[in-house]
Amino acid sequence: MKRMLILIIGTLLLLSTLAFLPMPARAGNFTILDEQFEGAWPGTWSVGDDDLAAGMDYWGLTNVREDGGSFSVWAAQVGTSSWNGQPNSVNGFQDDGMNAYLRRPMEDLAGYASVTVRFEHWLEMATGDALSFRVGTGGSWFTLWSVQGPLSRDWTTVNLDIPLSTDMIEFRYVSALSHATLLEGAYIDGVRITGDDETPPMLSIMEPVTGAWYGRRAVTVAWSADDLGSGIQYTELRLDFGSWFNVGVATSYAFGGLAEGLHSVTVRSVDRVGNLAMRSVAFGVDISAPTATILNPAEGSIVTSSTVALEWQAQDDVSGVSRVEVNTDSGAWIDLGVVNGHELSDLRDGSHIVALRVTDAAGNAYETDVSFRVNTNPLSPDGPNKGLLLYGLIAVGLLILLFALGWFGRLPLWPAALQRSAKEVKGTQAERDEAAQDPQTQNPVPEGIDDESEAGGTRRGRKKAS
Ligand SMILES: [Ca+2]
Ligand SMILES: [Ca+2]
Ligand SMILES: [Ca+2]
Repeated sequence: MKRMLILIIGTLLLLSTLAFLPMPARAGNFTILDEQFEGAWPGTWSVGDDDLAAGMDYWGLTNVREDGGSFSVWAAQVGTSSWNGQPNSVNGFQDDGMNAYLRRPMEDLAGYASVTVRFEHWLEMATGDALSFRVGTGGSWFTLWSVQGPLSRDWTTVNLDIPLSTDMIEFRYVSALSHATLLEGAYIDGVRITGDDETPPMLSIMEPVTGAWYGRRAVTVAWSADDLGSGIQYTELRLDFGSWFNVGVATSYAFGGLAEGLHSVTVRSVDRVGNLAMRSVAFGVDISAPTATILNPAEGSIVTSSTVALEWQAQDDVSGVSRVEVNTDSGAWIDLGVVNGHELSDLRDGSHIVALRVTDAAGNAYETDVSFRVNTNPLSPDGPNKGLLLYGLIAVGLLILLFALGWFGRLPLWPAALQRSAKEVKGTQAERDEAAQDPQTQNPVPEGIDDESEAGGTRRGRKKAS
């Protein structure tokens, strides 16, 4: 539920962030190379002569002619004249049979919509002389532009679109094997390569993931930002819609002292022409453990069944309860998910401790336990029958004992009349027998009257046999 909530909040954050986002900056031209030949030479350039017919003659820095600043490069600056044996730079003229290159590698242009090269040249050439601009891709060369003599021209600008697959650029000056006149050849200055970058950086937040809960106040946000075109210029961050702050080209930032609850961090990376990418992440901080109370069984209670319905109440106000585990008598923890009850079965008679561990979404855990005793003995006063069976058996036993004692006369339990009656029946018979022997006691009994008439009742007599 809480996770759902944070996801929704995260989405809203992102949408609201986008709503306030200025329109992506317009695509802009990024200057990939600006070579005025006023700094270190040769720098990233390499120079040489592919035609050794008239010795090595190639490009070098000169201050004879320039188009801005003090220097330019001249195709014959380095080398010796085949005409008089003097250095070309002393003569001030090109040599015959030159095939001089001036080349440098190009950075990856794949991220640009288009790339343009612009350069200035100063030319004084005869038939057979040529200046060209070439592009290389994986070692293969393609001539993009070329101009041939005879030609004399002051500083002139050339603009060319170059393929995005270009990995090398090259100026090449070829001179005829012989010249009728002394000519200067070619100068180059102001080489500028610009890329049209219309693509915002590729930005993704690696950490945290939206919906994550942290059990600490320090959270590091990490992202990756890449731009195939002009490159990342800087990245800015803001926490909970606060102020933006610039972290340069860093790709992580550690926030500390975060309050409990939900937070958002927005990251925006800007490339060198102002294209902007922005991502947000919503996460939570929860450093408080949940609370839990075991409702059943009661602490110290006696349970008269081997099956016990364990019931509890668990709560976490910040990130929510994410897991409840239970263990019986220090056994293995059993993950129950998020529930409020669990049936413990097959509990043996005796004391038990059942522990409950409640964990919130940030990993904070709370443990509580309950001790109780199981008694399923049917005879036990604590047992399921509350001792009634035992008491009943005792009562029956006592009754049997009393009956026996009474019957054998050890206890005056039987009604006196019942006992007397039994005695009298015996006595009368004895007396009768005695009387039959003793004539003194032979009282005449009226004819027809039985001697048993003393009982008072009038009975039908029987004739005495005499
Ligand atoms: Ca210059
Ligand atoms: Ca870009
Ligand atoms: Ca919590």
